[in-house]
Amino acid sequence: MGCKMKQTAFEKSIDPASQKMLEKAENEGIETAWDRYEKQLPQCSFGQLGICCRNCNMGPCRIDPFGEGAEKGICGATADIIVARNLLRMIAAGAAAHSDHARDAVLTFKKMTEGEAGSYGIKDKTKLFSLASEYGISLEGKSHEEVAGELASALLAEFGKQEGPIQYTRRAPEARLRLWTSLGIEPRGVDREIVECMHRTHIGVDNDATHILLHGLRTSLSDGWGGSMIATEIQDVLFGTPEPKKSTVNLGVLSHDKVNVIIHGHEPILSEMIVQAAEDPELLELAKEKGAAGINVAGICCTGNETLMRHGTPIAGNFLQQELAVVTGAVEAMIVDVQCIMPALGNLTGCYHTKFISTSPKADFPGTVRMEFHEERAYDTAREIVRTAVENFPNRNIEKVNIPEEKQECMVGFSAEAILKALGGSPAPLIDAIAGGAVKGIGAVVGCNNVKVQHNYGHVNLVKELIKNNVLVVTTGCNAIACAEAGLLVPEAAAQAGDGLKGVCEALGIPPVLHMGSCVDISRILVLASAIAKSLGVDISDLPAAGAAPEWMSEKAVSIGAYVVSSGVFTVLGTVPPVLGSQAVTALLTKGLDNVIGASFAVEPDPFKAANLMLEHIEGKRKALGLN
Ligand code: CUV
Repeated sequence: MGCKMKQTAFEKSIDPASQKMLEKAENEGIETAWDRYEKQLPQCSFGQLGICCRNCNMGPCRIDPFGEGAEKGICGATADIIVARNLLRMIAAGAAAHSDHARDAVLTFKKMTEGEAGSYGIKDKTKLFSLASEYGISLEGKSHEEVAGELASALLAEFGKQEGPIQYTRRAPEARLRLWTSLGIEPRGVDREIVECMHRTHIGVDNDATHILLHGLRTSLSDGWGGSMIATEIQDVLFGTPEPKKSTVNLGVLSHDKVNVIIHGHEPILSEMIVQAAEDPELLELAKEKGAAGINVAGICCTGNETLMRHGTPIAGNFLQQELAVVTGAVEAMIVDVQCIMPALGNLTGCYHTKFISTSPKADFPGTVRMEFHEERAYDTAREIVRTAVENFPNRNIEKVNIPEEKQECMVGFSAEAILKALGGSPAPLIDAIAGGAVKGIGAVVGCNNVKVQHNYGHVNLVKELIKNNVLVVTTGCNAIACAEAGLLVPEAAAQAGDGLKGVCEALGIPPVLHMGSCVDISRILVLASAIAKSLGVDISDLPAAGAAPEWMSEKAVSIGAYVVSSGVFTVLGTVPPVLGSQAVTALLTKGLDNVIGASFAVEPDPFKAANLMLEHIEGKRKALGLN
């Protein structure tokens, strides 16, 4: 969309609750991301094509995409070099975000083992022991605290390792691991790969596009099979491995008569404590005194997915609904930690009674009340935060309140462990269903929202198309929330699936779209894919599986896309990455990688066509495996 046409609420989102809040915002003169997007149009073409370089102060330099102006930057960097370097920096940022989250989760775990984070404990001992055994930590004669202490040290060491291996890469099928080794892209240490991205992209270091991109793959693998996987696993130990449960989603989960507390961001270290504090009898009593019927916690984005998966805490919305939640006028506190939090919330919350509370030592925003959160006194701080929300309840201006009635039931909690359990303990029944053709394959659909795409349109239509064609969908992140809002995460949604998939879902009592968690939990998908590949004795790239990120926008999504492809899964992107300024890089990502890593990217904004690409790919893999 290049011109400045004002979009209607219906054009902005397919979700009725969001449409209502967009209209409310418009009537109240409140600005949202869509308004700011319109003011950005037309967006800078050099930026869109990835051919602007700001890596040194001789620049900024830009390459003329039509070959009429500058073909090189001042240092001589071509479009290929500039595009590759910019992409590598995106991967570095994304991998850093996931991995730094993981580091903090491990540090909390470590403090807990040292008795310095009393609010936390060990919820999943079975997982603790199995993770410890994976690291070769002997369990004999040790208390589980001792085992946990040793595991914490082993996990922390992954970040600073110089020569590898990152332990969880050992979970990949042997053929995949051999391929990574032969290409020289087996990651050596989480921090090392990220730092090396920054080094390589400094002026005058790595100046070969292919060479740069290979390091991008290595860095992304240190995220998927390193940082993200570590985050998932240790959060399961601390807070429990998710199991199937019911909950509700969409803005309608906000309450008219209770204190509404929103948890937004990514780290369950915070949100777990807020969920607990909201049940504190003293605070519930205070809420009553303030005229409220209780305390209602609802999530936004991935920290919402974390508490949804483990406790069934309702979700108010995905990335593009963060502002809309505030626009309801019914949110007493928007509590945030890190990632995907719009700084615009500062101004916006100022238009209502909402307290915008930032908690991470790493992340502050304009207009926040700062209540820094530290593990040592986690529960106490969580109580103070919730108390602030409760005390704000009387300030709610009823005239400004409009909560859309839309809320949708969903079934969530499908960790890899839960899926295997639902299958009776092994992937065999799923493999049989795939071999027999009832299920054609697996589609992993993930990722953000992006104002460039009608909110949830890409997510919902792509997923519907896949299940209609008997592809079982696994989902995380904002796609999962979009699917939940569209009613695709209930067993009854099997009615929208093709006959084969429908039969399987009905037999198992599961939805055709399985919510596997937050973005770091894409590592659960890797674990599941590995388990299936291993039991078939093939590589992940041989599986009838495909990935998609229909509405992605964050740098984390770039790292995710790169590690999913590097793990052997063909992936369709719904929004165009800033690479088209280099034909060489574009060709490598969309074709060349196939010969290198056994998978590649495609870009297809139309979700129906994207689904077709995935279905064709799945068919091709079925044929190669001798399935019909
Ligand atoms: Ni981490 S990264 S908008 S919340 S999925 Fe949602 Fe998920 Fe993208 Fe952010």
